[in-house]
Amino acid sequence: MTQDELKKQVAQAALQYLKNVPIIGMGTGSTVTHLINLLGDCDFKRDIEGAVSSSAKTTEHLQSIGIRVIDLNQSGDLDIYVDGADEVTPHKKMLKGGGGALTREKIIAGASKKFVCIVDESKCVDVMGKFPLPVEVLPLSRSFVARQLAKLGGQPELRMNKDTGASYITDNACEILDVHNLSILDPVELEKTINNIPGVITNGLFAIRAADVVLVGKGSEVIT
Ligand code: ABF
Repeated sequence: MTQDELKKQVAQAALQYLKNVPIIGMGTGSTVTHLINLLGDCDFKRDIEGAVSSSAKTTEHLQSIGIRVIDLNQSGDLDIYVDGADEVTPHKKMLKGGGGALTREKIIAGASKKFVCIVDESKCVDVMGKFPLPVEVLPLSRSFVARQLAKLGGQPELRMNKDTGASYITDNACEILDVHNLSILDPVELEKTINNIPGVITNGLFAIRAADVVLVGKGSEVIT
């Protein structure tokens, strides 16, 4: 099976977690895109009263299948949050943010009782860091934060918007530094360290609040 077929397979397996849940939390990325498409064809869709979305892209997609999007201030804590990841360890810790939605993803994950991570098998790693770690920053602090990240052994690169040639701007009007060559042996400590750099909005390590369930598309089967 191709990677995209594996993403669709794991998205199919995640549907069960959305049944009988009035308010859902929905992540961002191509695997979640499959999940929303599949949800659009489910009878139980009409039982979903609303969804809290992690990005403008997900909001638009949810609305296109007739699901009302509400914000976290209205919903309160959530029972379920489903989202993808760029890397995930056997301890359910993740590296996320390749899709640029890490801040809202981390907020909604923190407000959810159960975080279900859906990935194809290519995302499974023992040690995170091969995928560059996204760090969302206030633009005025970009260079200062980059220097601090370099002191941690990383090589930060400003994420660019391929269409405009300017820096990539997040839904929160911030920029992203993608940090290459980090060997993330203690993800919880590194997440805390980067969080403490002034100017950092969010970093893409989801280790303090890891996933509760990880579904992995592996061709013949989906494993948890
Ligand atoms: C999102 O899922 C992002 O955090 C992450 O970058 C993205 C990657 O998953 P996919 O391969 O499904 O696009 O949550």
